[in-house]
Amino acid sequence: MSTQVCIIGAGPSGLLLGQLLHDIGIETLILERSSLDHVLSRVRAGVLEQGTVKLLEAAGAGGRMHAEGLPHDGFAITCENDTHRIDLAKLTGGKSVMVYGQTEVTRDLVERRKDTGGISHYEVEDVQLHDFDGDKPHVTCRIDGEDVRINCRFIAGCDGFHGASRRSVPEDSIRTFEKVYPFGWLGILADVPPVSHELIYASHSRGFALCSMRSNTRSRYYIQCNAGDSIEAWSDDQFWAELRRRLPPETAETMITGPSFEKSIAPLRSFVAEPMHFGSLFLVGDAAHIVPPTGAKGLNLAASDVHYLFEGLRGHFLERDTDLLDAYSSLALSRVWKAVRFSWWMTTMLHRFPEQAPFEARILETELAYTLDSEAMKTALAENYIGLPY
Ligand code: FAS
Ligand code: PHB
Repeated sequence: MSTQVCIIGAGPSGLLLGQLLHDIGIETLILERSSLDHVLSRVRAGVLEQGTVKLLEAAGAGGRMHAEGLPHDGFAITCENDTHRIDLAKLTGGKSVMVYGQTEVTRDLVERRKDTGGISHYEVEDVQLHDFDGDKPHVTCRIDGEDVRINCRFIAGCDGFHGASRRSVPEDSIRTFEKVYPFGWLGILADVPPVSHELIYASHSRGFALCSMRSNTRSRYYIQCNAGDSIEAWSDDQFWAELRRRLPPETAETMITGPSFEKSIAPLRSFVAEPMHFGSLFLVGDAAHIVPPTGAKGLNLAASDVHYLFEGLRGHFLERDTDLLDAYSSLALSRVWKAVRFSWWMTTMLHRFPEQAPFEARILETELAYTLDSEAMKTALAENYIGLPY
């Protein structure tokens, strides 16, 4: 078997890259470890930057997003009982974000790939990357129980934090940076109307909370929990009661609750691997970096990586120009680190850290108070939240 670009992973980055390349005639093959049902059962992100919206449109997968997605031009930050609106449109000259779940993004990209004849293999076993620093890059794996070798010109490692791609790079060729936060996010999905038409990021002495949504009838809520917590320790009633405690009374008392149909705990970490390019292998999205979800950057960074890699591969295959491909890692990492900084800043400012020294606690309270009082700080927050330019 052979292809021009072998893509490992059928998450948002693999599917988006595969579609953009397929649509300009560059051959791709996607290898996914999990079943399609499992991939589509993941919940994850909820907020799309304009750059991500434009890429989905370019990939022919923006129709349902525009029909069902919710454009948002602001969000609230609550501090104990006070509510402050961050007016994204005013602070960024009219820009906004799109609230549309990653599950739906993935579903739209899967449909688009099927409609355009792109080849994806699911439940692939034992994916291994070979000779990506030599002249015969290839991937071996097992498809439907058969051992397969796929010769290719490039490999796109779109296989997430726990994938095979980053682990295939020799340790002395890669440098990693990591910060693990001493708490997690306990998230639920429930078919109840959102408590507010905009997102609410809540900073409270009991811990952080986030009120988000997937539609006007489906809510997505999170509360900061202990890093070692299990979902069994949290009944729906306990979740709703704790969420309400972390919101201003006038918000909490209007909240409509109901049974959750999804409940999960996500650990929080910041992680970056440098570089993101090794010979014929390119690391994309969560395979190269992880951010705490506070800044809604994870999925959106995967999209900007795809943008840079797509432009590089287009230059290589269609214009015999490798400049952008050679620059992929530096271009992607420049934007990655700015989003890693923003996600760290939002997380540090809005969460409560166990055993935090009193001085640091006061400094973080002051950081939030100053941010909410300063047009300059709110402008900086807004321009990062809607997404820095590619
Ligand atoms: P993904 O992890 O989505 O996809 C990688 C794919 O590769 C998966 O389908 C996996 O099965 C496959 N794979 C792995 N190993 C393989 C192998 N060896 N062979 C073949 N395939 C392999 N981001 C936000 O912006 N907001 C959020 O609220 C948010 N919440 C999150 C909650 C959780 C629990 C997690 C894990 C992430 C969350 N994220 C959030 C980040 C998330 O949205 C990612 O940024 C996004 O999925 C990145 O997309 P990909 O890079 O495609 O990686
Ligand atoms: C979500 O809706 O899942 C969501 C929204 C904003 C975030 C994180 C998660 O910052």
